[in-house]
Amino acid sequence: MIYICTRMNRKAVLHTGSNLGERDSQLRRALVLMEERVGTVLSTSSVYETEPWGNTGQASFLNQAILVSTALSPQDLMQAILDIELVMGRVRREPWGERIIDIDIIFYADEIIAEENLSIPHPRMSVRNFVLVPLAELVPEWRHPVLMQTVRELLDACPDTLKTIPHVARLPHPFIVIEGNIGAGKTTLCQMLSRDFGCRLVLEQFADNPFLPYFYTNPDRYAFPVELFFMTERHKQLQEELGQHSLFQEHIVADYFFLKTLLFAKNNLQEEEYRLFQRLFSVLNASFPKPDLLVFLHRPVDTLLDNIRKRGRAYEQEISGDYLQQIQQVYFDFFRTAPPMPMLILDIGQADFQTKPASYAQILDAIQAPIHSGVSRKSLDE
Ligand code: PH2
Ligand code: MG
Ligand code: MG
Repeated sequence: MIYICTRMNRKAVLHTGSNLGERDSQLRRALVLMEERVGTVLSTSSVYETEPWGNTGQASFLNQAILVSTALSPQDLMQAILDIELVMGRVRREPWGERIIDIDIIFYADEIIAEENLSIPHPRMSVRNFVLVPLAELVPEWRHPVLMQTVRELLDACPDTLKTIPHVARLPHPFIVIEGNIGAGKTTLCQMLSRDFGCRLVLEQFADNPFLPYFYTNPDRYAFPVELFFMTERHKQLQEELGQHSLFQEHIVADYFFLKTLLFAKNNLQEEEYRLFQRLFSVLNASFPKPDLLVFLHRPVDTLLDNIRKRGRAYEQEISGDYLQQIQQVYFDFFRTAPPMPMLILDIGQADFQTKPASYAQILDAIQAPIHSGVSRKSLDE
């Protein structure tokens, strides 16, 4: 009999803090580096804005709790964390001084470690709101192996009075459109952005197109009505959502761009039909504002097919790889010739950003980065 010895993965709770520089993006960078060097980032709490504990003369912190699964021993985990802090440019001046990033181990499974350079659970966690509040969101039932109380109980009993409030970030662009092929994850990403940045969500009402199921089984016969229906529906919705409504008051994230109507029509219609369609389109398109940023989520066709299969909408199961390839092509032709506006092609491969906080963090960084007119392209390092 052969025994294969692998180190077990253990769950650990980490905690990050930053009160210097681009705090949001530094917390995200820490997540990405954890995924690279520590293990799988399973989930995260929201980000909190917290008053400085201890050394009160400094700027307020952003703090976040993170649940990871790691094969590293506690000592190796600590070393990995110190490396991440170093890579990110942390300079240690004074204890509890300002920092670009601080990463602490709060729990490591249910282990109790008291070594010269490493104490787990974190010795001061039970007297700090800035640790307990994010932890209570992430792992409320986790039991402290020494105090034998859950995180929630510790928070209830915590004497700390310093403020810890949810951090509301703003997207840098008032009107963002997330585009992509069928099954790329446009809607999911929009929902996550709207949840995290409190912006208004505009989602395509795809299921309402009565011609769509027919189209996928008989494209030649149903292409024109299907495209016409999409165009009029999208026009009506965008007119209502973007019309008089001021983009000044509220940020908007949409999972489609009116111009996609023309791209799909170009692919799906006969030449004569397309010319007629184009004329109608330009009349309708005239009044719409351009997005401040157009993001194209790009995935390999095989991944799209997988996603389409997984989400299981009956009428989509007929979609072929060839069709998806053609659709991708019309988008890329568009990017090559588009009028100047900020466009970002994001190669996201197979990344499941909905369940992988580190992938989502990279997408957010790309969206938040300063952007110029024309096409830029970035890929996630998976
Ligand atoms: N970290 C400290 C000391 N004080 N205060 C807040 N609000 N957040 C922190 O992350 C923090 C702190 C030492 O690590
Ligand atoms: Mg600390
Ligand atoms: Mg530390």
